Amino acid sequence: MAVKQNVKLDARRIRADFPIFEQLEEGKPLAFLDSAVSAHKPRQVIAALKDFYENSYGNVGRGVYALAERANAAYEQAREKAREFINASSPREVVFTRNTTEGLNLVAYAWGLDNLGPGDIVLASELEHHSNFVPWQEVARRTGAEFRVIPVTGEGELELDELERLAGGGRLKIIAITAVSNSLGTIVPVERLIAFAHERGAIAVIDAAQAAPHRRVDVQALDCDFLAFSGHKMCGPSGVGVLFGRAELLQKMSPFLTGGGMIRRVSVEKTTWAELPHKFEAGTPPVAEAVALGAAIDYLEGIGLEAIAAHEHELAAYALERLGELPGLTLYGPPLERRAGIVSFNLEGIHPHDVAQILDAEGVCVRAGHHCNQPLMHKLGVAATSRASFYLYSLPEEVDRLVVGLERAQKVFA
Ligand code: C6P
Repeated sequence: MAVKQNVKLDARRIRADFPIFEQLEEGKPLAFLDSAVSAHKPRQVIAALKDFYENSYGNVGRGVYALAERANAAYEQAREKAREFINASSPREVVFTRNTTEGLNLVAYAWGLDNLGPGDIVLASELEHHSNFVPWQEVARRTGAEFRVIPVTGEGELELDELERLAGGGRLKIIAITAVSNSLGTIVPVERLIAFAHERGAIAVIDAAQAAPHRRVDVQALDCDFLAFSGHKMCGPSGVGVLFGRAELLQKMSPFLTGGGMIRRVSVEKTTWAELPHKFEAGTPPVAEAVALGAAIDYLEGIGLEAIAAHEHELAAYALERLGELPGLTLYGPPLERRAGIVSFNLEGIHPHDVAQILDAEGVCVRAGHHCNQPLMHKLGVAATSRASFYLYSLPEEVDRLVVGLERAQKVFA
């Protein structure tokens, strides 16, 4: 697929790149409305993974033979693609991780354990995925810092009026915030929160798991200190993610994991660390996965992040309109203008798991559950929701099929 940037994307043509859509589910074409959990892979990415294993596979940073050097070059080229993708100023600021969760834990432990103490405030929000909530809560507990959360409104938007009070008059050390809510699709005004943190001498960590695959993320324009995302949610393979960190912070931090590949010199008396970013890449990294993530970045850039965001916006608008017509259906989340391609809902009197099972029989995949957002579910006063999420290959008729399936669920449970 080579579609020019900013041109409206052609989801039907894009689908032809994804082998998964060639098969039928329950005798019907797959209506995959669960890309927020993980996205499907185009042929180009699968081919890059296969090609690397067949022709260039080797470990990195270890061998001196030509094959190992080829593998190393491919791995570092993938890092360069990731750098460009988020506009980091140097590849030294791009650490390959396993996923968003590992990136956020890296910051929480490697930065938090050395920089937090009694009286300090760690600020997250009620919107956070457990991966950007639990590590901070745990590190605060261990260091004696105070863990606070920005509350959300009934529509799932941050109560920013509370910020000043929560910052505790100069005690704020870090804000850990998601750019897009995985349950509600809320687009969070992270620029404002980052500026707020910096004005108080604090740092800002952005969870971009639901942002980087879908819209342009520029770490220099955001001026964030750390930012994490996962390859598997952006058409890349599972097992690889990216953590951006400002070089001056990464430089000062202790490593998160220690062992092979991250040292400069080891002796009985003392160990010193490798240069950035290798200091944070202990052990054999996900080499082939990183290379294939590079191919996924090429693929997304070929289509254009702006075109992808616009396509998902149209689908979210259509879904809100169609679902809004169903009696007994409660929609959650903010208005369309501040929402990404994610729509959460409940059908009166029917558990989301039952909804998802009936939809499955129609070949429609949605996620049902708490979406790793238990504090948010608590705030919304529900145990779970059903969630439809869109990506570059999603089609409006899949929304129609979702609606038909929901009407069926209502008849079954009437
Ligand atoms: N959300 C969802 O269905 P990992 O598992 O490390 O790749 O991503 C964790 C994560 C962190 N932050 C946000 C905002 C996320 O959405 C996710 C993953 C999936 O919503 C699985 S729970």
